[in-house]
Amino acid sequence: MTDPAPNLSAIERARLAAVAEQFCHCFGRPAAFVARAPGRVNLLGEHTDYNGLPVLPMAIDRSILIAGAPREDAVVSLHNTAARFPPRSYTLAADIPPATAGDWANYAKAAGQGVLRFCVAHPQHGTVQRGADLLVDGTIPSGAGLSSSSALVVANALAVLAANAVELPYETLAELLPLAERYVGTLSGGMDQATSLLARAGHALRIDFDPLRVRTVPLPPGYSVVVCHSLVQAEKSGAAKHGYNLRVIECRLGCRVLEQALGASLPSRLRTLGDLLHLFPARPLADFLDALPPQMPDGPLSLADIAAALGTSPERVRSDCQIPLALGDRFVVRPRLRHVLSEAERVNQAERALRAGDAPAFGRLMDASHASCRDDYEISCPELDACVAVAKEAGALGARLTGAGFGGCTVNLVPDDAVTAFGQHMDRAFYASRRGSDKPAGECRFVFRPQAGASLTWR
Ligand code: NG1
Repeated sequence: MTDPAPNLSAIERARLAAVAEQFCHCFGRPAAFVARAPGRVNLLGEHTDYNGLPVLPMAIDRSILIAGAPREDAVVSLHNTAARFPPRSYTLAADIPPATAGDWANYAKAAGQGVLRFCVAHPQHGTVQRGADLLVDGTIPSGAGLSSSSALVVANALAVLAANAVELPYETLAELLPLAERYVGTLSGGMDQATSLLARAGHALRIDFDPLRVRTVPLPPGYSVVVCHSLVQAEKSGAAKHGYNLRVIECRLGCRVLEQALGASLPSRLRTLGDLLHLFPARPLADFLDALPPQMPDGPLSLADIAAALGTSPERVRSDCQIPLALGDRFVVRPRLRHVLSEAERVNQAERALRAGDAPAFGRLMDASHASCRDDYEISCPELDACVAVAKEAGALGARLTGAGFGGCTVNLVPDDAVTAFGQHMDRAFYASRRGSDKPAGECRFVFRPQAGASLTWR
């Protein structure tokens, strides 16, 4: 788990040294290690990960750094270089009581509890019992769809493990941390943690799930990836959590409806939509939409409607799909399946386009993905749509929302020689009328080279 000297940008290297220095001032002793976990931008494959279907992300040059040193007791003492995140502490245990929803300490606790439980269940890896003094420094904007929360979880996990001299393969962490992060109440998939841990410099990653598999995908030479913020915050510890978890549940309902529709041709139950790939390897995913019954319309349905179509009771469906009462009684099924199944096909086509160096084809798939996210998955908002429309005018070959949606960022494919003009057009036609005077352009949009995944540096 030691640093394999990843090709970090000069800025990241300078931050690494600075946070170790600040640790000394904060805790009065030198840091023993610095853990680094990057954020990510997803090129294509939105809301497919928790459905067991592929994604195509890459790591960005913004990250969470944690300088740390072990303690003699089991307390994890957390400080942050940003004053808006006040000091917190917790004691390592198999059941760590959460702080109030939205508190930044919950992501650290999720990681501490997750790695401790893993080591209790797999003692051959060692024991997690020592706490640590930790200083956190982050440059990933939160609520931007760039995975700041998972990077915080990954960096905390690496830091607690380092304090205990426990080494876990990154592939193991990429499987265990998505479940650990559910501590914060989001039913998320595994894309973010896998990207933060396993990304390769200069490449995108194609990630498949169940089981986790990762392969690098080249980017077409002569093109840049530009991230643009819609200036709408999508905090998943707040309002966006409802929208996100509702989509997860609608997909679970979609599995039940498909099971019913496929009847005897289905050899076993669908745990996720991704099971269709394993059960019917020769059949295109889009085919399964035709299997849906006509009483499953595009519009919203109540649980009673869905239960009637399934020939069972609403109570049974609620308990089978583990539907929290807080999610209400309005579920959209057919369009959600249309998005997820077509998006998974788009990931396959996008990987082929990238390997063939066909940037225009890749751009068209990005555009189609945005339309599907907007119309069928309903995770866009007027500001994201406007940001995408202006990006297309500004010369992007492809433009789409990235991450969970409901605000946050867009990802854009732009020819290298058009990047400056693209930025100027975005500033004039999108940001000028919206940006608060306090937000510099670099915070609204940035170009980056894909970075290596997480690292741990001993001091
Ligand atoms: P962001 O946008 O970083 O919150 C979320 C999920 C991913 C994935 C995407 C949508 C978390 C931690 N991450 O990412 O697993 O489902 O949305 O593709 O919830």
